[in-house]
Amino acid sequence: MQTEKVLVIGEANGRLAEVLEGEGYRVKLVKTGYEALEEIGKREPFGLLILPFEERTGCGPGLVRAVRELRPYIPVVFTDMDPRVEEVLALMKDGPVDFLGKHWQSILINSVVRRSILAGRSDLPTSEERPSILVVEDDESIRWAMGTVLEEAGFSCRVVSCPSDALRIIQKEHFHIIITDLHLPEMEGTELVKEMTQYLPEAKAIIITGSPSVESAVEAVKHSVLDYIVKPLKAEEVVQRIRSAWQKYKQAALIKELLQGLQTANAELEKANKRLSTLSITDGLTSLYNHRFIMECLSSEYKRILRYKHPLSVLLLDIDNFKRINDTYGHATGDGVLVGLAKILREQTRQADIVGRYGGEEFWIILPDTSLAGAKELAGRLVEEVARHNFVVSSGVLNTTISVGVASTSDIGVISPETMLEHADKALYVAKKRGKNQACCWEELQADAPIQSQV
Ligand code: GH3
Ligand code: MG
Ligand code: MG
Ligand code: MG
Repeated sequence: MQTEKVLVIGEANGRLAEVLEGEGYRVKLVKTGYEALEEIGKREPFGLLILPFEERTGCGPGLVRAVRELRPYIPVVFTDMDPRVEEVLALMKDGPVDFLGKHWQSILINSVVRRSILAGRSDLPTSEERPSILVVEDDESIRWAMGTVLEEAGFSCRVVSCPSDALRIIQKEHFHIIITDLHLPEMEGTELVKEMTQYLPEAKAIIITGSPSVESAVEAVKHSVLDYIVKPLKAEEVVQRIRSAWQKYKQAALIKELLQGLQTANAELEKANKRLSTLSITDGLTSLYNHRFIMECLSSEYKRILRYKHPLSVLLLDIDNFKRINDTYGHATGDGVLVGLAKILREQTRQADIVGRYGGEEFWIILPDTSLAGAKELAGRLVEEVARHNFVVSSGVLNTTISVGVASTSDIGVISPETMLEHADKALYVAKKRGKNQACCWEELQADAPIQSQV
């Protein structure tokens, strides 16, 4: 459950407000910029402001500047894109700015809103947040002075005199900032930083030294040391450098968190896209492939077999007297029979066969690398299997039959996927004419002129 309060401005954003409420945000929807300013002035702070870019409606950058007078750094999300880049950049200097555009899928809304709230929150000064610092210094007087200065400045700090103590302590405690003297008894400070960052990869390191040199500075940079302070140390300077290191630490942590958030959102988006693409190729009732997808498969399979000279066949199936089932038992029972038949078709075919719903109570099966003889055999088997099957429906068990038209690329006159389908359709028609509950091949009809002439 989200607890953030979000202020949404503009009538056109009503639906967005509803989506956010659905996601658990506490949303206040106001119509005008004036109302927004009134809301902002109230006691409980908003974590995010969502508004259109349009100045006309009293919103846009002008309103954001006015709101930020009252609530500095509040993150802002515009619900439309605007090309006025300079203005957007100027707003970004005073706080996070993001855009939703017209992409109002809840997953994107969530990602943008979460990111913005996070960005706003992390930069607000929070008194209880303080860095923990490890100081490594072999000079006792400096050690003592550092400890005192840092404690007084409100940082939490541990002070040790040698690298081995430092390496031992970081196994047990976490530190945000490491301050180490350059010359130490067991190893150089830069070496120590290298060792320590293996355990504390995010920690920011500062080197202090009484004898600065270009070589030692280069060495420090090589070991990802963030800063370099020269002795004699001045209290304000040390505190200032630590503050800036802390700021950098928080920025890096925020970026990491944002990236992780984005990765999660991307993964979810990918999953949603996969679901969508599955939906777009399957039939809702039977979960078989839909007409459009099967047609695409037929075309591409047809192209493939032309190239490789393999056979390709197609079956067109139609439930016999299906209308009667609907009329007798109701539409829901009819649906149950369609689902049951789909299951039989899937079970009786090979992995490579492509089974789809043509529409209504008609189905089709593309049979790659299958000759007419193979297709005929499968058609016969399906007819028998369906006739034998007891379809379990709410009112008990019912039986039905199917008729099947068979066509293949080896048929005379097949010059395209469409002609092959026409052949299957004609053969199906003849199977019906011949009394249903049977299969018929277009090829057979060629030798059977009288029947063909009826078609
Ligand atoms: P024939 O043996 O000649 O094929 O007769 P039939 O009754 O099966 O064929 P007809 O074309 O007369 O009727 C098909 C019926 O299928 C009519 C239509 O309402 C029904 N139908 C189409 N789609 C669905 C569906 O998704 N669910 C259900 N329950 N019925 C459907
Ligand atoms: Mg020293
Ligand atoms: Mg039909
Ligand atoms: Mg039918």
